[in-house]
Amino acid sequence: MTAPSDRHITIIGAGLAGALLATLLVRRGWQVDVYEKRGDPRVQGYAGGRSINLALAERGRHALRLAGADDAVMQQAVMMRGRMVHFADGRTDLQRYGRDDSEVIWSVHRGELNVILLGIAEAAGARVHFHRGLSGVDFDGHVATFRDDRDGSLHQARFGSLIGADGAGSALRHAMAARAELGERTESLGHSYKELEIPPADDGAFRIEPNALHIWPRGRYMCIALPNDERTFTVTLFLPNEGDPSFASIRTGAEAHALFARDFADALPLIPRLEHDFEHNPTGLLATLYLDRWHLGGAAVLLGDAAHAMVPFHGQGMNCAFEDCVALADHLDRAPDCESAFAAFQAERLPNARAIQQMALENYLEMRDRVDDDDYLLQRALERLLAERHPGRYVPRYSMVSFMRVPYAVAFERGQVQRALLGELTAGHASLDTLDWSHVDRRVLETLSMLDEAGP
Ligand code: FAD
Ligand code: E1W
Repeated sequence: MTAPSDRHITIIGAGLAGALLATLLVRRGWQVDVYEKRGDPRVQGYAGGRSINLALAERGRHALRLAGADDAVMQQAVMMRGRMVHFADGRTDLQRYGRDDSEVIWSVHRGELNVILLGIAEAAGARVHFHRGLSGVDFDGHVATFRDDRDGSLHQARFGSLIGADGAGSALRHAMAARAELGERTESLGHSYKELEIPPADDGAFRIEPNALHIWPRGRYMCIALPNDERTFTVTLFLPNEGDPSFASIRTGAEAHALFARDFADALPLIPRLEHDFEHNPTGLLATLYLDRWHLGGAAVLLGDAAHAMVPFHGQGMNCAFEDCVALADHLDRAPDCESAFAAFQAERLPNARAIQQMALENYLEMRDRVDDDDYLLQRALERLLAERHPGRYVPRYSMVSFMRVPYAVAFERGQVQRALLGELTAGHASLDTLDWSHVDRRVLETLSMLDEAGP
């Protein structure tokens, strides 16, 4: 057993947040040990059971820049300029996310991203221990126990403070909950997901527009597809757990094929191994995890999915986890001890986590069944014009979340004001031609102050 020193920290989980946080802390003079349940993805290939690719936005990129990882990550990233909506009748519509190519998001491969972050963490001086799954914590004796999945052997390490970056099923959270009431609640969405693959075309090219996030909205369910740099797309089918269609009614590859033939006809020919992928890939559950408390004095703190797992419909879970890492590293630098750093971290981040969790839930409803609704389209059209007429004042919520670093709670609050304003201004109008623009502009100036937070 090794003794912890003054500026030593133990991180549980070398996933996305754990590996990034290790780098940030080592660079600030901390000694860091990271314990990871799985094997080294650089040795045995990445065994991620979940989404193959992720949307990286400005918050995440900012954290990557601070860790010196942005250039390496961007080498393999694919630009997504907007959402390509595939309607039921086969029409498609590319809806830009931002004003120009400076306001885009990026599709990155989860496994490659993890490998890059691990390489940078180790090069900076973090010690990463693989095949070490946290199995128990003695908070009084300050000893953590880890299990090696290969032979079941147990290993112990002394710690001063633990940081839980061990994801939604966090073992550290379970250990903390046995010591103190964390106020834990999990709200299941009642929907799950399955990943499928679109391979490259015969000539090696992308089969559909590469620089977009594709969405097939179908009311109570939908598909999305994100591009990979090897010219494939990862398709994610989101379905309810019960009802028709659902993961209860669609069980076999043949049933999945029939669903696609009926509802996702333009996607069907793109997914040659649909039946195989459907039957062999795991079904992932979707839920929101709420805690009232993220830390146990100065002994342990949670971040990322371990603290606030969210539904994936805003593409912000990783981005938020990375933002957590920067905030925690800053508080650890500034505060006199770990307990006050953890408390300040929670005070800053918990309201923001709640806000993005809520916005992610709302985005699901919007994605599934509003992108082809007339009122909604009129409001979106007005929003575009208001954003042009009032830059820095009327900023679409999607832009505040994805292209800026204003706190999520601010994006949420201003988003509510803006939504009410759009409803008020379009009420009784079937088109924007009948609007009184001097009235519109006056209402914007009355309701919204300039957004003064640091932007991109
Ligand atoms: P994880 O990435 O889950 O890492 C946890 C690590 O801890 C893993 O390496 C795990 O092996 C390890 N671990 C687990 N248990 C133990 C233990 N007992 N001991 C030691 N180690 C342990 N986010 C986005 O920003 N953009 C997206 O487009 C996006 N799309 C998504 C799509 C889907 C379908 C899903 C489900 C999620 C999506 N997310 C997205 C969310 C994103 O995946 C998570 O928010 C992000 O992975 C959280 O990072 P983390 O480091 O907290 O946890
Ligand atoms: C993004 C899994 C995932 C990831 C995402 C997004 C969505 C829908 C999903 C939100 C979005 C990037 N979104 N896209 N278009 N409108 N909203 O922006 O990451 Cl399901």
